[in-house]
Amino acid sequence: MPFNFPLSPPAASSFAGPYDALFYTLTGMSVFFTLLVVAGIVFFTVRYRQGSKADRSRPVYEDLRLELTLLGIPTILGLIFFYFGATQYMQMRTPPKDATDIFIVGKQWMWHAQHPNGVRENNELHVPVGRNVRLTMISQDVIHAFFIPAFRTQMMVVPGRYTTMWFRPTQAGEYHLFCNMYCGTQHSEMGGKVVAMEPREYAAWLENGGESLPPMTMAQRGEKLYNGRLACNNCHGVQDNPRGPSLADLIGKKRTFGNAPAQIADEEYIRESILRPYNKLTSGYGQDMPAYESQLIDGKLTEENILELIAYIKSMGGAAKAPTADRGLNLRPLSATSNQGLAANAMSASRPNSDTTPTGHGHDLAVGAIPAEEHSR
Ligand code: HEC
Ligand SMILES: [Cu+2]
Repeated sequence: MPFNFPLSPPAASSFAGPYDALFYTLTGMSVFFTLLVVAGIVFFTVRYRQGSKADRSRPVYEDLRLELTLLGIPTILGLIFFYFGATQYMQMRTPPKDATDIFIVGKQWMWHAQHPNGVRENNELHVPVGRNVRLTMISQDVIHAFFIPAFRTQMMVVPGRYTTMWFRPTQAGEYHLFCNMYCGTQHSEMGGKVVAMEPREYAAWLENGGESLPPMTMAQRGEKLYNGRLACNNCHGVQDNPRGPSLADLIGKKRTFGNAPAQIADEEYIRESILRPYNKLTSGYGQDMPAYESQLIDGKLTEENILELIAYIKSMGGAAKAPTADRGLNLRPLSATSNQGLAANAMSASRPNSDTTPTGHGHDLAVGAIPAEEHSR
């Protein structure tokens, strides 16, 4: 979009597509019929204005065909919209059997969420992308409404009984969470955010007792840049390949160039290779690597990023020594390192947690105590 004028919130759940389609078709149709009526008004006003020479000799008093058309078309259109609206509604009201349960308590003026393993959070809701999530909700005082515009879904949260809603996030990100039912003086502040995370991150987040993920090491940050935004892995793999040389075990290796004297690779050399790759073209390769210096100047890349990349490239040494024969040109060779990262996460997660969050009173709030009828609806 050339200018920032969002007509609707981000579309981040499986409901958003059909919902928006219905909404915009209805809006378009309203505009169409409004214009049609206005055009008719203008046309007849001009044509039959006082003193015009229009033919008024045979006024029409009734016309069955006209009446049937004017009744028929709106009826058919109405039924079509009813059909799509009703099916969409049924879908939104029927949680899939495999849904992950999360429990919500609303109270003046905050939202309180609890995950089945006892992890709790306030005014935030972390959910996995691509998984069905079902919320079972109740209010501790007055009527509230749990509203996530980006998911196109809302449900009343009332005292004395459970209500449910479900959704499947489709895009990682942070989205607004609102109370959408006036519930007292601070109603407008009763909200927060929904954080949709990739399932792996969500699992790690849950394992960590809802604490934010453990800080990443420099090499892990570098790996993320390398395989993610900067996409170095498009060209650099476990082994030299036509797109680029392997960077495994690079530090301390003797490099020979087509256009410069040979040298031993060190940190300074890697930095130069990233920023100004053509100064020293590795033997056998041409000017195919993008020069990243402009990104450094633009601020899209920082010196810190480069240090992280270097840390990652240094950490790749071991990965390259793993048997690679069967992988051939596999350009995602670095799983060994990323597994280490995950293992580290898992370890810190299973470390006994002095914090009270996960178990303790968590389970008292009887996650299993939701009445069965509510499940079978
Ligand atoms: C479009 C493919 C491509 C991309 C993307 C790419 N490179 Fe390169 N890279 C090359 C080629 C080809 C060479 C060898 C020619 C040269 O030295 O410029 C190279 C060389 C290098 C070297 C020197 C290797 C040696 O043999 O001594 C380093 C270090 C390097 N790249 C790091 C990176 C990093 C880090 C990234 C991501 C920020 C990256 N490259 C992105 C193609 C690429
Ligand atoms: Cu409220």
